[in-house]
Amino acid sequence: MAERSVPRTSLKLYFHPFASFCQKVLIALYENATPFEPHIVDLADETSSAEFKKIWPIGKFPVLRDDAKEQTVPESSIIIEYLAQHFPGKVQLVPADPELARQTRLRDRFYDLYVSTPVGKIVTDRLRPAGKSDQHGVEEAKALLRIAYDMIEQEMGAKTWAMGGAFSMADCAASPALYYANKVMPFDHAHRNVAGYFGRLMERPSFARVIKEAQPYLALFPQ
Ligand SMILES: N[C@@H](CCC(=O)N[C@@H](CS)C(=O)NCC(=O)O)C(=O)O
Repeated sequence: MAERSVPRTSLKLYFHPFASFCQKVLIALYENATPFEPHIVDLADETSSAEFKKIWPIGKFPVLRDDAKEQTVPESSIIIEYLAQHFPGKVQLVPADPELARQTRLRDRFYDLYVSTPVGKIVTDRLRPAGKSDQHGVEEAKALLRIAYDMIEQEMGAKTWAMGGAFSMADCAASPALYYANKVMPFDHAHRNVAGYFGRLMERPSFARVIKEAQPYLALFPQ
């Protein structure tokens, strides 16, 4: 009797479907249909968290493990660089041209540091115990997010994707960053280009799949 073929892979991804930096890497994997073994980490569960910290003591996900090359690869951008280098596919997530690659990395950093990070500050403040919130820090994060929206508005006037016509690592970073940003500070009439770009990201099959898979966990989002 013929056996059902299971894609063989040396890659394991430690992640949570709801976490934005993990979603960034899932998009990269789905874009190129790169096979991987999913390992969902529940940081709220002592055993799951302790197991994960044996792999990466910093305790932040995503982390990719490549058993064949004996490599443990943390950090979402570094994981995408690793995939682009060792598991290239039809979507070139980091351009071969060094100048275009530098510009891609800049935009990737922009979305991580100036969109995802302030959104994280605003959201995690809602989880602090009563009387322990950091109102000043939250106001600073909101101000930074407003500046980022204005910059994206300028940047995305005539572009389809962050780097122009080709989908890249920068769009992997932008997708979950803008998804959660829109929840904490919805795009308004002054940010039509941001909203338009976000709409295109939401229609991208890789990101649509990521959002669908995150649905069961969306109740975790603190209102
Ligand atoms: N710079 C890291 C950030 C990773 C990160 O902050 N991940 C979050 C989830 S989106 C996390 O692990 N949070 C759990 C914690 O901080 O305890 C990357 O790009 O991978």
